[in-house]
Amino acid sequence: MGASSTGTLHLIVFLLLGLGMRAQAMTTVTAMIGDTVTLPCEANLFGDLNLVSWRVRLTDTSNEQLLSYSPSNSKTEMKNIPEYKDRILLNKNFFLNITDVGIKDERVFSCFTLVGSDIDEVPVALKVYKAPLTPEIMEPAAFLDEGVLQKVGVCVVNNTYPMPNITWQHNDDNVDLNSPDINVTNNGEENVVVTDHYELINVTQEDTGEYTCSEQDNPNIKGGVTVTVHYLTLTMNPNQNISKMVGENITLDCLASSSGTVDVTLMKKNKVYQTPLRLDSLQYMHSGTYTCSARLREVKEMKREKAIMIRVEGKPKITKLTKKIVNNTKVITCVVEGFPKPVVQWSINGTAPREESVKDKKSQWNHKITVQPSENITVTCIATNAHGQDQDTVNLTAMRFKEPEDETLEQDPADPTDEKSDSKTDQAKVIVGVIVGLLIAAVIAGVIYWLYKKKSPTSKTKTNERGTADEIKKINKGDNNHTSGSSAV
Ligand SMILES: *[C@@H]1O[C@H](CO)[C@@H](O)[C@H](O)[C@H]1NC(C)=O
Ligand SMILES: *[C@@H]1O[C@H](CO)[C@@H](O)[C@H](O)[C@H]1NC(C)=O
Ligand SMILES: *[C@@H]1O[C@H](CO)[C@@H](O)[C@H](O)[C@H]1NC(C)=O
Ligand SMILES: *[C@@H]1O[C@H](CO)[C@@H](O)[C@H](O)[C@H]1NC(C)=O
Ligand SMILES: *[C@@H]1O[C@H](CO)[C@@H](O)[C@H](O)[C@H]1NC(C)=O
Ligand SMILES: *[C@@H]1O[C@H](CO)[C@@H](O)[C@H](O)[C@H]1NC(C)=O
Ligand SMILES: *[C@@H]1O[C@H](CO)[C@@H](O)[C@H](O)[C@H]1NC(C)=O
Ligand SMILES: *[C@@H]1O[C@H](CO)[C@@H](O)[C@H](O)[C@H]1NC(C)=O
Ligand SMILES: *[C@@H]1O[C@H](CO)[C@@H](O)[C@H](O)[C@H]1NC(C)=O
Ligand SMILES: *[C@@H]1O[C@H](CO)[C@@H](O)[C@H](O)[C@H]1NC(C)=O
Ligand SMILES: *[C@H]1O[C@H](CO)[C@@H](O)[C@H](O)[C@H]1NC(C)=O
Repeated sequence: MGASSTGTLHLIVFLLLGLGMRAQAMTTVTAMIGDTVTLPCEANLFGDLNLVSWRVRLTDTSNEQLLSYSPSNSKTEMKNIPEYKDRILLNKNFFLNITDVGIKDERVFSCFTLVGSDIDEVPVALKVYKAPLTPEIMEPAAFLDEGVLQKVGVCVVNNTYPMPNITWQHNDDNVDLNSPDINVTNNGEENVVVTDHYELINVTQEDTGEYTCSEQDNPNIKGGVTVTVHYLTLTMNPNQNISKMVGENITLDCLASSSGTVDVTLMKKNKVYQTPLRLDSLQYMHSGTYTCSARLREVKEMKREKAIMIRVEGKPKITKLTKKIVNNTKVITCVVEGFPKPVVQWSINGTAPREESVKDKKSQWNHKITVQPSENITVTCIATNAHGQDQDTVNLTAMRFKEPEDETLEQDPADPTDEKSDSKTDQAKVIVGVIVGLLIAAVIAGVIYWLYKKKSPTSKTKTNERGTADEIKKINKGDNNHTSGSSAV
């Protein structure tokens, strides 16, 4: 205050205050709990001073004298107030010292003087604070996401008295609370925890900076947190589901803008593609969901994802029309490409087709019928969708003729095991046939030999006579005629 620069001016202001607004403009002295405080005596002390005393307002109606001093004999008289026993003393200039200030000392004191025969009494209020008053920002935001409602942090002031008003500053400018939300926890008289949440709505990059919170009365003692507002926007080009015709070209791009360094990936299923992705001459296999994801390197929690679906459409195309002989029937398979899914019809003269359900592959639709033609016939597969039609034919011979080997005749790859086992059983049959044949031949030969021997005993004798080492060998071996016959085969 400029007023304090000269004593005269000070006095004038003091008098003006004293005359006009003494009651309202009571001097307030603040003290931290536990401190020693000095209360000034503002009553008239100039002139023939007879008495100075300090009083305390214990209730609205009762004032109690704490001490009195009489200059005539320089004697200080202490009153017996237990609360202030040994805690008060009269300082120089008749100021009052109170030691070990507590919350109960938050009272109005007054300095009473008697100058000549004039009495004067000026009150002074004591306010106490719990020290230290360092607010803390807890749960601080690591970053703020632009355009989103977020919490900057929670300002906690512990062990404080009285309950403070908390103010928030951003880069030293006061900020208004959008959802002021003060919780107070009172752990006993002198231990108050004040919690204040600060939430920002729709932050922009300009909201980056240091956030501090402090008590209104102690703006220099503050807790702080530095928060950066990050932004990350991702758009995909094209930015919505799209249908394209087979053979057309398309370029897919992921466009990210951010407050930092951003990593962008384009994926379909689990496959990663370069961006931009240029797809020339689209095929059905290019259909599917493509996903762009962007991630901010500085703030790993910050990521964006966009996905679009590409639908490749086209008129039906019959890629395969084949016949196959299975189990004495003819199976005709018609494989169609095209999107939307083509409707397939069969045209046959002769037999009524029996359509079999077949599992479709990715962009290929399979159709199958089974027939047993009694005459040579022509089968037509006709596939139709919104974009057009395709058809193809295959010739079937009557069951009683052999199908000519052509490119439409398929071997049966579906039952390769059957074929194998067939050839195996065939081999087995051959082997069994050979063995049976040999056995039969042996039996016949044996019977003929036996009959021959029975009908011509002479010849046997002759043989014996002819003598011979063969016969002797047989006898030695103990062989009889039958067995010798068999063994001769
Ligand atoms: C009174 O308190 C003040 C601090 O407020 C201190 O400087 C002074 O020494 C004290 N006086 C006495 C007599 O203790
Ligand atoms: C303040 O109080 C909170 C909750 O009671 C506690 O978590 C925190 O540690 C305290 N801070 C200090 C500095 O005492
Ligand atoms: C808190 O702020 C309100 C409104 O500004 C004010 O009336 C009140 O006195 C303040 N309390 C303290 C302890 O400063
Ligand atoms: C958020 O801020 C932007 C830019 O100032 C503004 O265009 C937009 O309307 C705001 N949104 C809300 C919900 O306030
Ligand atoms: C794109 O298609 C997918 C799958 O049909 C669907 O879930 C999604 O909502 C569509 N997106 C838009 C923007 O139409
Ligand atoms: C697709 O790209 C190829 C090669 O760049 C080009 O020759 C062709 O004309 C393009 N087709 C369409 C429909 O634009
Ligand atoms: C052939 O026909 C038999 C009897 O009808 C059946 O059990 C078998 O599964 C059929 N085989 C094939 C490949 O269709
Ligand atoms: C097939 O149709 C043609 C003409 O419609 C007919 O001449 C022929 O006899 C038919 N064949 C059979 C086996 O029905
Ligand atoms: C079917 O037979 C007809 C007449 O025998 C012939 O003209 C046609 O080319 C044959 N079609 C196919 C696909 O073999
Ligand atoms: C049916 O087709 C078979 C084999 O292609 C052929 O040998 C036969 O002559 C044909 N029969 C008729 C009636 O066309
Ligand atoms: C403050 O009050 C809210 C409910 O209003 C409660 O959820 C929160 O736990 C309280 N905080 C403290 C520190 O007591």
